Amino acid sequence: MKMKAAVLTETNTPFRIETVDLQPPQAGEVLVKMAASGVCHSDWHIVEGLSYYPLPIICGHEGAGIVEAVGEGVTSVKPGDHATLNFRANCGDCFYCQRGKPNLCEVYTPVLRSGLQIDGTSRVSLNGEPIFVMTGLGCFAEYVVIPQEACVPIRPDVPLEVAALVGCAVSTGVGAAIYTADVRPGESVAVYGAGGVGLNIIMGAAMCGADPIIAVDTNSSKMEIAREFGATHSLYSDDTTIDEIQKLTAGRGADHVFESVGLVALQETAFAATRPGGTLTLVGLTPLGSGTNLPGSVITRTEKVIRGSFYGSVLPQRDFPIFLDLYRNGKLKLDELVTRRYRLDEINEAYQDMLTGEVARGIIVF
Ligand code: CXF
Ligand code: ZN
Repeated sequence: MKMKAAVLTETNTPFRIETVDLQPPQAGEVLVKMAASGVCHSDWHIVEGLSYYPLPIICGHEGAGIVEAVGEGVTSVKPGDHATLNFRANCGDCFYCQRGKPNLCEVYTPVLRSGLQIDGTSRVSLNGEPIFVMTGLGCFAEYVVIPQEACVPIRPDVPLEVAALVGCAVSTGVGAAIYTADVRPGESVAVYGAGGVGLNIIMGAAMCGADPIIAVDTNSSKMEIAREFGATHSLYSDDTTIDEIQKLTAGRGADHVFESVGLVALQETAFAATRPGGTLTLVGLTPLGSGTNLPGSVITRTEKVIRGSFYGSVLPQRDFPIFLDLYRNGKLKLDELVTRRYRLDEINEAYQDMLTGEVARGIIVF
């Protein structure tokens, strides 16, 4: 079949809307009609050439839609099911999957980086040439053909825009607070970056009973938004931020600090804002190959813990439905996260708005 997709042909050039060919789902695969795709910074890393994927590629890894058809042997979903897409499909059986870490699945890691499906071929092509897809998905298209492991069925009574956000920002942020960092009631939390992921870390920390929850951002428009999402304090990021965090934490630094932006310098600053014995959780993706200087001399003497958090340590099949139940019960404010909607052919504008930091989350609606 033919469909419209936003294709990135070369780094540092705009997405181009093309009519491409899509093959039907093979054994174990699912055809999903996309309803909504989130505008996330990780797609922009590919545009900038900071995250190495083969080109031409269809980006987009935060999406939701309705299952239209299934290939042979698919048992986990059926046509008509609503689904949130999982950008980190897992085999369920490898060393990491058996140890409850599907976000590190060693079968799918090379597959997802290849931009192809597990059989080493692509389902999408343009003029007979294969088009790669980001993390086995490629949500900036009217349809996707994906492994059934990447298609998580969800309740049908939630807006698919909200369901899309659960596929990246919500899982990455809420999961980082509740699962990776295991924030406890009464612990102090500082979150660097109050964008799509940072606001979700704040909501996760609030659900855990953290207090205070201090949001830090360089964009003054985020100060009030952060408090609406559960921050008890918001700080405009400047030279005095660390002093302010210390004042709010009895001079020690925060029990938990999260870096959600993915900047080397900010990871180093976030380390300084963490109290001795506290935990720094790195959530934002810095460019591959970059080096953050976290001083061993201080880590040893202060017993600070540094943790990476990938996909919020979630189990997508278990947690996507939980997050959507929490949303339905008013515990997660997800409608408020969607600040602007775009058509697929407005995708370049959507990324410009993301870069100015004016929107919490932009969404492409189909
Ligand atoms: C990323 C992680 C690397 C693959 C794409 C998604 N996470 C959040 O944006
Ligand atoms: Zn993302």
